[in-house]
Amino acid sequence: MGATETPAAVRPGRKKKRNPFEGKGRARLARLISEAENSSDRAREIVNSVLHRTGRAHVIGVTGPPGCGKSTLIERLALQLRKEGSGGGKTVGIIAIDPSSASSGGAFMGNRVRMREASRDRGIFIRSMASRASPGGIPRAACDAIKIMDAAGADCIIIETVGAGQTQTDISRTVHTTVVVVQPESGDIIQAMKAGLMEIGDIIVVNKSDLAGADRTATSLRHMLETGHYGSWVPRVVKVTATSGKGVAELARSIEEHRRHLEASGELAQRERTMALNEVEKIIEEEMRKELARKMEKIKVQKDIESMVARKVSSHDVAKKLMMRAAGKCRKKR
Ligand SMILES: Nc1nc2c(ncn2[C@@H]2O[C@H](COP(=O)(O)OP(=O)(O)OP(=O)(O)O)[C@@H](O)[C@H]2O)c(=O)[nH]1
Ligand SMILES: [Mg+2]
Repeated sequence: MGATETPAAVRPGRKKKRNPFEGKGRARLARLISEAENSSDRAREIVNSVLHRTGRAHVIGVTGPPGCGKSTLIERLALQLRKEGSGGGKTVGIIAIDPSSASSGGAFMGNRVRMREASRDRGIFIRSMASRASPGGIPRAACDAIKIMDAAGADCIIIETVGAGQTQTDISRTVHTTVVVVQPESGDIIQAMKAGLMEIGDIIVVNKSDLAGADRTATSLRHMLETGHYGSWVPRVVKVTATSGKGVAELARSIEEHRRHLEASGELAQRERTMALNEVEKIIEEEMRKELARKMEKIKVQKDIESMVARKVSSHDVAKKLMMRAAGKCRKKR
């Protein structure tokens, strides 16, 4: 395919609703996402060419502490969504962000392994992606993948964040609906509160409800939410057992209700603005990081590092000096 050619999966003018993840569309989608991931210039071309076809998909983020059951839950949710909607069920794109491997820079693909059943469904498209150096854990390429899947015709796009346990608020600026997952009586709630997760959750899932303490956990979460200050949408608490699928239909209903609430209240437009700004910031961050790395390669740092090791100068002063040099300010000053 040529550099600027629009993929068939996203070509306008098709009347009949069809599955964008079937046949050649699937391979093309995978290739476009890889190209966008590998090159920001190519990402720009692709996103520009599909932009007029975007804006229809419901983008859902799933976050929570490590091992709380995010991947298992997403698989179940995707399979549930396949049973809903007209014309053969909803089509679902999944972006599973994995921690980057220190040596290869690639993804461990750990999340995808948990989604075997979903990966056999032709109406579900799963993409693993490395978190890379993205400060908030969601790489720029994930935003591009959302656009590409949306343009292809995905009804829902679900993103799994890295279960790092640290602040994961980046996700809420990337999606329409944020689902926060916790386990019963595991200390997850306290952890999640510390990480600011409770504030970003539109829906809180108490997963592993087959384990003891699920009712207590759900009740205390509901009490907590009652005393909080929210707008017109008070976060829902849903008990789920992802392994058996119990509660997943209710979760899908809550997600749909949240979408309808966003539309009816006008909040959707506000979220879209936040998502747009977030996307731009991610691209600028990535470009500036690359530009800085390119400049730093040309700058001789050895002498300054030696001075630091000899305790003659602080890291702050060296950093300041190098940044000035990188920006070309030293020369201008003279
Ligand atoms: N008992 C029980 N176990 C569950 C449930 N859901 C998931 N698990 C188990 O919890 C473990 C972790 O599940 P994952 O889906 O990999 O959790 P995760 O949050 O995606 O994990 P990371 O991506 O590594 O953070 C697995 O052994 C699952 O089988 C559940 O509803 N009940
Ligand atoms: Mg996972």
